[in-house]
Amino acid sequence: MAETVAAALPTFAEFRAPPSWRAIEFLSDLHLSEATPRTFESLATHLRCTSADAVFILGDLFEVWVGDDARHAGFEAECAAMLADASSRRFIAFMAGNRDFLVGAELLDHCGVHHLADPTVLLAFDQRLLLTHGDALCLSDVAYQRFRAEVRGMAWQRAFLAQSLAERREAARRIRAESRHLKTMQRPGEWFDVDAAEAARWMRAARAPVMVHGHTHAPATHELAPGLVRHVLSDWDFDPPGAAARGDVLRWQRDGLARMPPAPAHSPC
Ligand code: LP5
Ligand code: MN
Repeated sequence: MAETVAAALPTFAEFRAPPSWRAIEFLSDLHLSEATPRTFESLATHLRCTSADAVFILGDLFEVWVGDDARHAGFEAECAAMLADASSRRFIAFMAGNRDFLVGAELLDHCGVHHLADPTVLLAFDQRLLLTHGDALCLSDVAYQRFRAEVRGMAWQRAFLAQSLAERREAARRIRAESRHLKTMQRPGEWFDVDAAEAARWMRAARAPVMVHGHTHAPATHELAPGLVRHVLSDWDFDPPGAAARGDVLRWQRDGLARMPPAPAHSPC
């Protein structure tokens, strides 16, 4: 049997939606970067035009985020302005992913975006929905879980953020290259996935029969056990032309969850 890391149950934060909300949307894994301008435009348009009361971004909004001091210039400043505009129209919440775990209170406060702990139980429509990025559930990815434990620690983050922006960007570039290289060593079908038994354990502990997560870029709806359903979001990429473009919005209303495409980019609303 493959090695996995034994994980302690996390603390489940709770967020109670205001009773006035009629529609809440979930999306993740936009991986925004200067190299994907159409994906940026798709998100900007969607956040401007959706009729949802709230949009919850479940991690990997950015391709990489090396610290909130990057928000003052260039592409990061455009992202901050887009988020600030979005939060002036509706409630926007952000949960960190493995690419943007260094997003901090400085950026979120500046943009008016609510921080969500990973995992969080969202209480709305008299139901409980468990939200997570998904990386913490990939237990068979032992090397990644060790890396994650290290970089999520206060000591590592303090030391990393003490470096110059240029040094941090270079470190991020190197770790991305290493991560890409490790992926090329895997055979198709051997990519790391969420551990279904651990996901079910979290859901039972959180008393949440439905989980929503991203990270794996493998959009699907899985029935883990009778009464336990896991919805996996797609990543977003509107930069390749034609049929390869993709980006899921999962919309939650009292009558259930539905997957849909975002509002067409550049639409007037
Ligand atoms: O992101 P994705 O889907 O390609 O792969 C993830 C895991 N990889 C990561 C790393 C990210 O790609 C890049 C993080 C950028 C953060 C920027 C700010 C902080 C910079 C930190 C600089 C040290 O999360 C990948 C998983 C995959 O998901 C599937 O779940 O397998 O995990 C890894 O690739 C991690 C390796 O397994 C272990 C890394 C060992 C460390 C090697 C150090 C190399 C040089 C470091 C230079 C400073
Ligand atoms: Mn991820």
